[in-house]
Amino acid sequence: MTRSIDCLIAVGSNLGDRLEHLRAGIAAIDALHGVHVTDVSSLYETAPVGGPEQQGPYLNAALRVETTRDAAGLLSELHRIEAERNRVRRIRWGPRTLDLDLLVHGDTVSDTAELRVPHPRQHERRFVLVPVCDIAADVKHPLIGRSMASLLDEVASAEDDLILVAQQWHRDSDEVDSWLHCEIE
Ligand code: A4P
Ligand code: MG
Repeated sequence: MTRSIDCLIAVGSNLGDRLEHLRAGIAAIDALHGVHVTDVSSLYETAPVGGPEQQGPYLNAALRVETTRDAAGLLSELHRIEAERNRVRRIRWGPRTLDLDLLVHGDTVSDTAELRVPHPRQHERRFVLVPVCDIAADVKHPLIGRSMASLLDEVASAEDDLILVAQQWHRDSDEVDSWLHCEIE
C-alpha cells in the first residue's frame, strides 16, 4: 500500500468572489484521486503583503491534506485547479482569483523553481502561519525543525493586518455573512 503523506496547503484569493473561489478550490482538492482534506482552518481577511498598491484585501485559510501523491504531482493538480478559477499570472504578487501554495509535503525537501517545499516564505508570514496554527500548530517545519506555533511567535504583527472572519465557512451550508460574497476588482 502507498504511504499517506501529511501536507499543508495555503489558500488565498483577492479577486472576484473570493469566498466562492476558495470553496470551489477546496472542493476540487478534496475530489482529487489520492487526496483527502482532513482539516480546514478558520477564514481570515488579510491586508495584501507585497505586490502592486491598491490591490484588494485577501481571504486566506489553510488546509491539512493526506495524499498518496508525490509533491510535484500534487502541485501540478493545484495549478490546474487555479487555472479552472481563471487564475491569470501577470505581475508577481498581483491580485489573484485563487492561489494554492503547497507549504509542506511530509518531510519532502525540494528547491527547484518548479517545486519549492517547504514553501520558502511561509515562516515569515502571518497570513500563512495564523491559519496554519489553527490546524497544525504542532507540525514541525521540515527544514527549520521548529513547530508552526513557535515560528508564529516570532513574526511581528501590525495592527489590523489580519482579522478572523469565520470559523465554519468552507461548505455552502455554513452561515457566512453575505458581504463575503461581494466581487473584488
Ligand atoms: N512554485 C514552486 N514551488 C511552489 C509551491 N510549493 N507552491 C512555483 C506553489 N507554487 C510553487 O507561484 C510562482 C511560481 O512558484 C509558480 O511557477 C509555481 O509553479 P505563483 O502561484 O504563480 O505566484 P505566487 O503565489 O504569487 O508566488 P510566490 O512567490 O509563491 O508568492 P507568495 O510568496 O506565496 O506570495 N498577501 C496576503 N495578505 N495574502 C496572500 O495570500 N500572497 C502572496 C503571494 C503575496 N501577498 C499576499 C498573499
Ligand atoms: Mg502561488
